[in-house]
Amino acid sequence: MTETRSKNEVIKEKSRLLRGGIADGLSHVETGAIEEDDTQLLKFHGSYMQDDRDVRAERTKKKLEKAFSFMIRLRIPGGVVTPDQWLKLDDIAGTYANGTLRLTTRATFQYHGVIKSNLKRTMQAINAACIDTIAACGDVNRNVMSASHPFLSKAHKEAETLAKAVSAHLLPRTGAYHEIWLDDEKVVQSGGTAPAESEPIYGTHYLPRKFKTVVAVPPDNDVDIYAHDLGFIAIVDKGEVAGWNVTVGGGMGMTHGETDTFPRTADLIGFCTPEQAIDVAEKVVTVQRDWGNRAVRKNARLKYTIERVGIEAFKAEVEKRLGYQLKAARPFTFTSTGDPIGWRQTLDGKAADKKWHLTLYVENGRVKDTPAVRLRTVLREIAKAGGVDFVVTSNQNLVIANVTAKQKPKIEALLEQHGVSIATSSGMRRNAMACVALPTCALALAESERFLPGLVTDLEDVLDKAGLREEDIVVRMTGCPNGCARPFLAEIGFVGRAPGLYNLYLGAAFDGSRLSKLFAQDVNREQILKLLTPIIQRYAKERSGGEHFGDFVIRAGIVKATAAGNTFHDDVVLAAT
Ligand code: SRM
Ligand code: SF4
Repeated sequence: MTETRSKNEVIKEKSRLLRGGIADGLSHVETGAIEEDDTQLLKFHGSYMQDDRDVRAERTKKKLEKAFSFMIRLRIPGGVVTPDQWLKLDDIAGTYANGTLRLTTRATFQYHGVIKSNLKRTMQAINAACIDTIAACGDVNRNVMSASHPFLSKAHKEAETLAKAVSAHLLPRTGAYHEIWLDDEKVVQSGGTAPAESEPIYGTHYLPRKFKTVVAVPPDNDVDIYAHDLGFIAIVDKGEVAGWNVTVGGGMGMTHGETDTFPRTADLIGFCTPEQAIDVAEKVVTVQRDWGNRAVRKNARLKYTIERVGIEAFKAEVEKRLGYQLKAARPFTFTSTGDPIGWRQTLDGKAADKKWHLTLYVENGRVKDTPAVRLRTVLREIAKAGGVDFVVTSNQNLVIANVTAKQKPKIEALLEQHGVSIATSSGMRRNAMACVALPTCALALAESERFLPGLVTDLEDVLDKAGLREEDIVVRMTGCPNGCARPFLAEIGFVGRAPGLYNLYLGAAFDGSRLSKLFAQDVNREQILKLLTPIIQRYAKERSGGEHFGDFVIRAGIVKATAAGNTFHDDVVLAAT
C-alpha cells in the first residue's frame, strides 16, 4: 500500500475486520451520532448515519445537535419475502422507523429514521425475520438483484438461485456483524489487533469501492444490467439456462463539472456455463480488488479500472485467474427496462399449475398510508391472508406473486377498498423512478422523491394534448449526479444541481443499452415544461412506427447519441433556456 491511498483504506485497515469502534459508539447516550470513521464501517453492516435535513438549519440556529438517525438497508438477493416476513418488516417500520418501508432501485427494503438507541434492536428484529443487512452497503459485493421474479419461469428461478449463490459466496466472512448486532461471542478480544478469522476473498482492505452484481433474463432488462459492475444474462435454450453471458464495468455515478467521472455502460466479455458462474464472479471481484484505484475514491469503481487498463487486458486477467477462456457471448435481445405493471401469469409449465402475479406500481418505492391510498395497510392485509409471496423489483415496484385464480378477485377487491389502483395514470408514470434525496440523503443537492410525482402530473397534461398518455416513456430523477435511480439510462433524466434546479438529459435507449446526453443545464420546473413540450409534440407527429422517445430525440437531431461512457461529456449542445 502506498501512502497516497484514500482515507477509507486506512479506516478499513485499522478496523479489525469491520469492527472499529461501532459497538462502543452505540453505548454513548450523550449523542445521537457515532464517530465519523465508524460511519464508514457501519455501511458494511448495512446502515448509514443521516440527519433530517428539513430541520438542519433550524437546529443549527438553536445550537442543537443535528437530528441524527440511521438508514438501514436489507440484503435480500432475488428480492423475495414471505407473508410472515412482510408482517415482521412492516412491524419494524412502525416500531423503530418512520412508519414507511422504502423499496429501492436495487430490489430491497430500506428503513429511514431509526434513532441510535434503537439501531441494535432494529437489526435484531430484522434478523428475527431471517433477513440480514450484511454487505448491503460498503466496499464489497452488495445485494445481488435478479430478473423480475423467480416464479415467472424456470429460467427466472435459476436467475434467483444464481443471485443468492453469488451473494453468499461473496459475503464478508468477518464475525463483526454477528458480534456487534446479535451478541455472538467475540471473535477478537476487545482492543486486539490480530483477528482470528480472515477474509479469503477480500483481504483486510476489502474492495476499493462498492461492487454491484445483477442477473437478467431476456427479453426483460428490468435489472438495468448495463449500470452494474458485474452482470449475468441468462441464455435460455428449450426452457433451461444453458449458461450466462457476462458483462462488466457498468456504473452511473459522476460528479458535476468533473469530466474524469462519468456513467458507463457495461461491456459484454463472453459466456460461461452455469457451473462456472460463481468462479467468474469471484475472479472479476479479485481482479478489481487488486487493480482498482485505492488512492482516489471517485475513480475507484470497476468502470474506471477497465477504462484505465482496457477491456481486453481486464478480461485476459480474469481468464488467467480462471485458468480457462470464456466462450464467445451468445445472441440475446433486451426490449425494455421497466416492469410490466398489472397481472401476468407464470410463463411455463402445465396450465393447471400456472399462478397469477400482480406487479403493483409503487410511486418511488415508498410503501406508506395516505388518507386516500392505504398501501401499507392493504399489503399488511394481503400478507395476513397469506398464500402469496412478495417480490421487490429493481424499479422500486412490488410483485404480489403466486396468486391463485380464487385469490385474484379477493386481492383486487382489497386493493380497491384501500384506494390502491392497479392501473397507472400514464405510461410515463409507470416508467418513472426517483431516488430518495431530501430529507434523508446527505448528498442530495435537490429534491427528487418529493418532486418527481408532481412534475410527471404536469408532463401528463402535455402528453394528453399530444395523444401520448399511454406511451411508455422512461423518466427518472435523482437529487444529485450519483445516479441512484439510474437517470443516465432514462429517456428523460433529471439530475439535481441545486434546490429547484436540474440538469436535463435526453436520449437513452428504452432497452437500457445506451446512455443519455446533457440537453439543458440548471433548469427549473417551468423551464423543464417549456423545453419538453415542443419535443413531445414533435415526437407525437414525427415518430416512425413504434419508435421510442429516446431514439426519436437522436434521429431528430435534438441530442447526439452517447456511444460509450467515456464520450458522455462530448458533443453536448445546450438548449437555450
Ligand atoms: Fe445510491 C449513495 C440511496 C441505488 C449510486 N445512495 C447513496 C446514499 C447511501 C447516500 C450516501 O452515501 O450518503 C443514498 C441514501 C439515501 C437515503 O436517504 O436513503 C443512496 N442508492 C440509494 C437508493 C435507496 C435509491 C432509491 O431511491 O432506491 C438505492 C439503494 C439500492 C440498494 O438497495 O442497494 C440506490 N445508488 C443506487 C444506484 C442504482 C443501482 O445500483 O442500480 C446507483 C447507480 C449505479 C452505480 O452504483 O454506479 C447508486 N449511491 C450511488 C453513489 C455513486 C457511486 C459512484 O460510483 O459514484 C453514491 C455515492 C457514493 O457511493 O459515494 C450513492
Ligand atoms: Fe442521494 Fe444522490 Fe443517491 Fe439521490 S442520487 S439518493 S440525492 S446520493
